[in-house]
Amino acid sequence: MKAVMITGINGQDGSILADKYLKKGWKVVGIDRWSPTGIYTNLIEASKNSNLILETGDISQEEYVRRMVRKYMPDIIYNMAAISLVPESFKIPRMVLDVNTGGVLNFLECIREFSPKTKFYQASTSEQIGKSEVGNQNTDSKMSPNSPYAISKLASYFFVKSYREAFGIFGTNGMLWNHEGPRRGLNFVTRKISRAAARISLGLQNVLELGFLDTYRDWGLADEYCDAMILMMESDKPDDYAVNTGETHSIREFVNSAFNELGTTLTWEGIGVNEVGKDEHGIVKVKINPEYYRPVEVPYLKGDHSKIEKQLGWTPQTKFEDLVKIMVSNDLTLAKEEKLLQNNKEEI
Ligand code: G4F
Repeated sequence: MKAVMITGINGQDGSILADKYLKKGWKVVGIDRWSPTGIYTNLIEASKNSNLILETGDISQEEYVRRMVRKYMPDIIYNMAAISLVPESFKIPRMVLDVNTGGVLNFLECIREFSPKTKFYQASTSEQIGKSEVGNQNTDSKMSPNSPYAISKLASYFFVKSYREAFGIFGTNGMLWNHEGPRRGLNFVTRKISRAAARISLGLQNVLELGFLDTYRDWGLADEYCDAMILMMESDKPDDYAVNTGETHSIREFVNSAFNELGTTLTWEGIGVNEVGKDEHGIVKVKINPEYYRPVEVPYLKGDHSKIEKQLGWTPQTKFEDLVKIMVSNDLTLAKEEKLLQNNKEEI
């Protein structure tokens, strides 16, 4: 039986990959951080499959990684584990470097030393681009990482390239632009917006507080981006690929579209920290909280995916408006369940 190891398996991408490999009939070894509740929310369905093995640990610990790779000798490793919330990375830069870069090095060393047939996928990111005002960004673009997160990811990107060239290992970087969906963590901006818009529409929340609204992101659907990752690992040759939609939209556009989906047209008033978004009755639904401002921003992301399209035949199917629809509809269902539970509690 073929075996795939997925670090960060309870995250959005890790759990989608797990579902896809279980469906293919592979053994899936998942590594994730220890959870005090023991509940892995994105793996509830996958956990019913006996081909899923869950291991708990920290990939920054060299000895732990060696033990895991020796124990399973996987055909493929997807390294999805990372401290991935950009603003958090400014608070714990050393830990970010240990996990996001040190963890990668730990795996590469194992492959080099005793598991040379294992293919390695590294989750690289468009954050590596940093400050840029031009589109058509890809793996050849100038990289100016401006957060501890982006710096740690760029270092890993070059470690993978270096081990590929120096030791001939199968190491591939999938440089992905923002990708979202129902399993996205609640702290990332798209999910924060879709969830708040749904809860506000049912009276479960009054207002959505956000930071800077005028940065631009190239957002795609995570499920399709996981298909791109699989294509990269099914390819005969390791390489580096950019995965994106080639479209860009501001955070403000995402907010407007999410509220529109639920029948509310927002009107914006004020500037800077005093800006608010009001509904048709003049009630404030969105406001700015400077706590969500970042020390520095990545202002503009708009990618070019022509290489992966040409070499591996991958193209994005879901564009911005459909992505917003998918996310709002999922969060509306969850908000309705929450409301029902609340009503039941009140009745008791
Ligand atoms: O959703 P975000 O937190 O994503 P960000 O920083 O672009 O990073 C994500 O995508 C990367 C790929 O490019 C990944 F590598 C990374 O791990 C992560 O998945 O923020 C998007 C934008 C930022 O400009 C931010 O300043 O939204 C802005 N924003 C405005 N208000 C906010 C908020 N972001 C968050 N998280 N929360 C807010 O309240």
